[in-house]
Amino acid sequence: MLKITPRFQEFLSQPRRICLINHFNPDGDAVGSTFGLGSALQKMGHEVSIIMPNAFPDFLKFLKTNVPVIIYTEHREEADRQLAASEIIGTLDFNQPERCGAELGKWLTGKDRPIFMIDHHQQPGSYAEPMFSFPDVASTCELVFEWLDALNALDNIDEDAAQALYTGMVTDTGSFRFPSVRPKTLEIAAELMRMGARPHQIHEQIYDSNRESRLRLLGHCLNSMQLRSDLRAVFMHLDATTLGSCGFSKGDTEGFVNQGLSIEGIDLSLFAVEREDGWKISLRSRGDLDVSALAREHFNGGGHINAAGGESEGPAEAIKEKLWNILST
Ligand SMILES: [Mn+2]
Repeated sequence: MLKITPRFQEFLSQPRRICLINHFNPDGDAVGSTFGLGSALQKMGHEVSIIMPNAFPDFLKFLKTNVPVIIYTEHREEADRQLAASEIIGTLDFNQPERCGAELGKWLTGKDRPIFMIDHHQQPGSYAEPMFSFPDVASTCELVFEWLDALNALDNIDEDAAQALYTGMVTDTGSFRFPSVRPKTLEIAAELMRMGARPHQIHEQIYDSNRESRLRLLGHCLNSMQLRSDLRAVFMHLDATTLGSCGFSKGDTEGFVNQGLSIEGIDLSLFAVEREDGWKISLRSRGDLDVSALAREHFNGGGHINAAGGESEGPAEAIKEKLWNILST
């Protein structure tokens, strides 16, 4: 399904200076796909750097790559230098230039160098060519594997790259249980294991390395739960005061929204968290219930059919009422 044009193949047949960019607040799939692809491209002889819009969470720090990783918010000049020197930019795991932040996003609208996209979000923007956009595929990491396969370049996936790609597949599929998982997903996972990925270690790193603050926040989050069984929906929230009193650090509330969906008879879960720049919304759903449309229409956001995000005015009570209203009409 994923085809690489002879022209693009030709372009990559000689050493190039390549920058890879992922999205703001990089998650497992964003970090995994840039690390995995970056390492492989480097092995193929290219000069690669990875530009992350901001820092990635601690639980992903076990991932390794020999490619230089530059955090845009911390080393902007160096990042801009690498971008200016690049012959091509690859964007991974996002679909619109603004998803990597306003400043970094400007590099994607300049039209002065080619940009390729590897992504699985719905409604991809038109800034990239070639564009490898497959919204039905569970993770960008899965697509990176197929992309390298289409280039006959799977040999360049070393142990570190296999670990990185496997990690993104685990986090974006909820440990291989979301409906987006295909037979091919598991075939790729098996192949990555043969290439050196260690599933038990990855699971331990991701799921058994909680900070105290995260678990305390989970307690508060679950306590805040409001359930409307008639609407088959759950609302949960954490305000800034609670985050502060529990010693919140970045990434602590990752995945909390999924807890709501684990309740029998619930098809939609909304988790709202108050950050410095306002309330952030996470949405999850089951089946055909399209939360990306809901996020687009009501919460200035977007995402996938069953997993989306956005933002809202507060307070929590108002967000909850807004949700009940949307679902009642
Ligand atoms: Mn993803």
